[in-house]
Amino acid sequence: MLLKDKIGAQLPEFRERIIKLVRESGTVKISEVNVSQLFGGMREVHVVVSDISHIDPYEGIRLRGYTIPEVLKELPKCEGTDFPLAGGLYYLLMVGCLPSLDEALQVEDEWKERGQLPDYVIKSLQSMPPETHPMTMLSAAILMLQNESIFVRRYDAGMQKSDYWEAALEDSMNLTAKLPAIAAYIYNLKYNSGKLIPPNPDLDWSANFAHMIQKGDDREYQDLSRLFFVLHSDHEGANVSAHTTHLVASTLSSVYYACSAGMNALAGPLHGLANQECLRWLLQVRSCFDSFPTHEQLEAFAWETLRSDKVIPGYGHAVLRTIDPRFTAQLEFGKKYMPDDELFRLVNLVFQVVPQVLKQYGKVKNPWPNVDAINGTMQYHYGVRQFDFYTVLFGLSRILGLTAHSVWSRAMGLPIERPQSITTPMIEEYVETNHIVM
Ligand code: HAX
Repeated sequence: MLLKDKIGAQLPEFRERIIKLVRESGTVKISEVNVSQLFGGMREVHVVVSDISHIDPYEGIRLRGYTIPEVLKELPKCEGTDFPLAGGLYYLLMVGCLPSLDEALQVEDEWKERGQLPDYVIKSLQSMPPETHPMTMLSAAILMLQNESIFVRRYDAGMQKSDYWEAALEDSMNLTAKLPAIAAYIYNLKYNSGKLIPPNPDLDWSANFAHMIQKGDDREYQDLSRLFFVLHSDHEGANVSAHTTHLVASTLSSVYYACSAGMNALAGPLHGLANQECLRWLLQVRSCFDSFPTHEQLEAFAWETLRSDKVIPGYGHAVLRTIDPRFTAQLEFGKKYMPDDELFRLVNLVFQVVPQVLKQYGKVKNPWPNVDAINGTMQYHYGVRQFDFYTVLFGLSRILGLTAHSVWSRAMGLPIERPQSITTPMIEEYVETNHIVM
């Protein structure tokens, strides 16, 4: 397999670098934690190593060193579209450098060979109550695939530690190959014909998702899928879903267990669920006024949201301190393909108004839009209007990054993660005995 050869070729030198770092600089401090960080979600404490992506607070995400505009420009595309192949993106995340078109297509072909959904997954999804949240269905479907784990089989047969990454890669390829079909089937079961639409072998991973939810003829939606799945693929190694996946996989649970756990984390309203909250908020704005709101009306509405002790969804970020470039990329898409769409115009107006409101509000560290400020609007325009499905789209893309982290964690031989907790009285005593009460 192409990815196995490319990763395998890098490992001897990479492992040497880690051994040297730990041997020669093992006691060098990278990060410290203070009391407010302990009680404040460990913000800015460096606790995870990941080479897959990194967030620069003022520039946004870099996937393997490339900014979002660079990734969109440089990754290979198939004929007739300006948007990259997910196979090329996966190569970039896994291998660490840009692929040729041929290499990107090899990953796509590998996915096609592994994409068949087992019958028991289909039947289990069918048996879930119709009101089940699609994220529950996604997490459950991934969890069920644990049954297929090559890692588990090889581990039970006595696999060497140095080979763990290869088995994790096999599982990752098998899982990611099946994801578009899983997500599309969840969509069809819940909101569409209920049909299991087979993939079109002539289409790429992203466009096939569009095809399987019966939007295959819409070239713009195919392109939006290609864009969306690139933009959401990774956001460094310590965000909640990435860290959850990393933590679970560190016990040598397979990527199925680990990614299912990651999806459960993504399902929370402060993380992946924010995109549905955001669209709901935009629709509330729209229904509150007889015609398109003025700048002043929207400003008043935003203040009303804040005064009722609610957040303005789609704005703010734990790490970013600038406009999320993933927001900007979709804004550009929208300007080209849906400039007159009412909700898209509203997204633009909110973008003009809300940052100023949040600056005046005072306590928000980042008043700028994150990616969720626009995600839902893009989908809504093309008729994917079931809000609770949006996080599934996010998850489908994010697992590309999560599995790349997992493969490299095993390749680096990272151990089980086990930090320590401390009690509040211990902290009080420490602060007091060290005379550092301010
Ligand atoms: N509206 C109102 N208040 C906000 C706010 C917003 N959009 N963003 C932050 N704040 C508030 C926080 O609630 C916090 O208030 P308290 O001190 O009373 O607790 C204060 O401002 C400081 O928060 P912060 O340090 O700026 O932000 P956090 O790191 O604590 O939180 C969040 C980051 C993304 C969770 C936050 O900005 C938020 O809730 N935003 C709205 C929801 C959202 O858009 N989530 C999606 C984020 C992107 C993502 O991860 N997607 O998966």
